[in-house]
Amino acid sequence: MAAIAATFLLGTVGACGSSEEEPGGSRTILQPTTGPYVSVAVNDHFHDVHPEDDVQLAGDRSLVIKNQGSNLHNVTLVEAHIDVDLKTGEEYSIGPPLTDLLEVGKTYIFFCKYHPEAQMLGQFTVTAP
Ligand SMILES: [Cu+2]
Repeated sequence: MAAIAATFLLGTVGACGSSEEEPGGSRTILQPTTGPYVSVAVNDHFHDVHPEDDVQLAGDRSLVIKNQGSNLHNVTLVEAHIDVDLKTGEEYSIGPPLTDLLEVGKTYIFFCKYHPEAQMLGQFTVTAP
């Protein structure tokens, strides 16, 4: 029993050590290539869906937007008639599958209608599943 407890403690210490890295530093967290693709919305910004990220999502996946900011945000995607408000802590999923509302081969831009001056927008392309 004592040995098991000691092993557990060592494991815990190791986990704490790795969390001492600076949050949001240069570390890249890779998104999975199947299942939901997650964009976290903070105040006036959607992460991981910048136009320069050139996000390509297979049509059988979903795009999940989570509001982790402190303000009310919104997801508007005109072509799909999406206009959804997200309070802090709420999330919204397009799909699965994305092809319920969107077309393969097209690039879409969505935006937060409450923060146009901040250009709070995201872009992604739907690819063949
Ligand atoms: Cu917003």
